[in-house]
Amino acid sequence: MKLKQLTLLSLISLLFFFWNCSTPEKKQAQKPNILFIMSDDHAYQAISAYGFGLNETPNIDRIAEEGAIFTRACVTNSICAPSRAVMLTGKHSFVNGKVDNVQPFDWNQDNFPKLLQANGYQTAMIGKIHIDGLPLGFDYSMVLPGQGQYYNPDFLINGERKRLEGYVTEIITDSALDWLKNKRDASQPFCMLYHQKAPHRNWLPAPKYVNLYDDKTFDLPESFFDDYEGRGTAAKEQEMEVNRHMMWGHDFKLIVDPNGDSTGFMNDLNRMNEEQRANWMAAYENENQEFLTNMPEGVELAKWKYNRYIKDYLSCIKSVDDGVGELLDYLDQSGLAENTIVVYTSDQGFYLGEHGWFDKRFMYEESFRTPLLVRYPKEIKAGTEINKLVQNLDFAPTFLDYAGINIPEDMQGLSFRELVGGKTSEWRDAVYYTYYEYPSVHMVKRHYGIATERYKLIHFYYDIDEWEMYDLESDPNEMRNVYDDPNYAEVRKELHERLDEMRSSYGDSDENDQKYLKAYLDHREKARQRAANNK
Ligand code: SGN
Ligand code: CA
Repeated sequence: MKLKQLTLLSLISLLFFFWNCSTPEKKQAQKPNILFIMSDDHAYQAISAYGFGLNETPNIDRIAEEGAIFTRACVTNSICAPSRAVMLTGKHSFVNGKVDNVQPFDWNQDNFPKLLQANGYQTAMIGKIHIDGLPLGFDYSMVLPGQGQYYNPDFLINGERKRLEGYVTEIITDSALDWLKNKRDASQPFCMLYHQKAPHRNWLPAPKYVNLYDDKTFDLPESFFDDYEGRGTAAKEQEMEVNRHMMWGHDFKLIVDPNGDSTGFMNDLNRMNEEQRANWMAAYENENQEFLTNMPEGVELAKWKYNRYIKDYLSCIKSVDDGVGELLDYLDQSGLAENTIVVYTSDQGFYLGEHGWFDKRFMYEESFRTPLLVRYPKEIKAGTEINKLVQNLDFAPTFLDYAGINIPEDMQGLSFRELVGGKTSEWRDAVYYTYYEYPSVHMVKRHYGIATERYKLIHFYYDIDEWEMYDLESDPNEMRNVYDDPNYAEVRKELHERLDEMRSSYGDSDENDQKYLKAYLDHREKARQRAANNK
């Protein structure tokens, strides 16, 4: 009996010993992996899970079916590089310093990949980052310089420039898979930023998709011929109308314009190899000739332009969706799916002809909002729908939270882990927005504003001083500015108060606006002088 007790005791201590030894690794292994997928200018209207009926994105939809879809995710500043800086730092543009596409970004400040790295994660950044300088916080980086090219793009691989043959979206996917399969250290948890350039302007589809929508005709969106009567000066003076501001070559892919002049599109074609170019010409040239010979007018011309735009745009998305499918399949096959958080988002939304527009920048819904789908089987119930105002400001704190790392106090976003996990329904009821890049391409005026679940209050400043207010419940398309409507006097007062509070709590001010305006104008002036000297 005594001996038996002794053996039992030693067995227990032995078990305890092994359990103890294995704890650190076990804990390590349990840290979730993060696959953060972002595309560029991908409108939520062009993801079938959002129900607009424009196109099919079965692979992106899968993330929502097996996880969550956010119906009112939004950005803090609807433009590329600033959005990425916010995503990395968890801080508003006026705090991280990258307020527009031209101001420098300081890579020495904290970002969430650096913090993951310091806590045992392996990190990689593959695709478009659009921020100059070697990306810091990554064990491996393979990024496009600037905007990058669709065909045979150059990459900076850990800082070294190399041109790769092929189509950008497919190359980025192949490289992401290669890193997951062959380059990473499988004993560590990983965080990979897999960030596509597509569907950014000028929308060159992959060789295999140049004919994807040949048999389809898309109807114009209902607000395509908006006359902006119910809006302010900013909406009237923008330069982002499909009908008026798109270019014959760059956007519509004509080699010669209707006057017979060369458009410059040959530059795009010259980057392709012979096979790619022959494939392209076979797909586009007959239709181009037919268009030039029987050129439509008025509404018919608008329809042609819109169709050329939307077909190219959606064809680019087809390759993005394929890539998501390949990554999800790999997670399944490798047994990683269960322990990997998958996020799909875009750097902001985009106009697909609503109000007659393309591009983004405005705090109006289509560009203010961004798609967001998240899957993490361990915590998120399949088919979850979140209608709260989540912002790209929240990515950094959310990822740190999932990884069990303290969220630095100076990060301004909130972790949405508990919200999406169904542990709480408490959330912020208003968000703050800023936009700075003016005067610039598309001429969207400087503005800032507040959005609540129902209302928006926006101030356009610099060369105008105008307030706009929208009631999304009675006017979801934001066609009628109610700022001066006496019925809204009370709401207007409350929104002003909330806006002032938010500006001060986030650390924003008129002085900030002036500081960044001056830096922007100085930058433009220097660029102008450089150009003049080079003449
Ligand atoms: C380029 C595009 C613009 C676009 C900006 C910013 N013109 O200038 O249409 O708004 O980028 O986009 S293009 O002639 O180069 O296509 S962003 O996504 O990088 O912010
Ligand atoms: Ca963008």
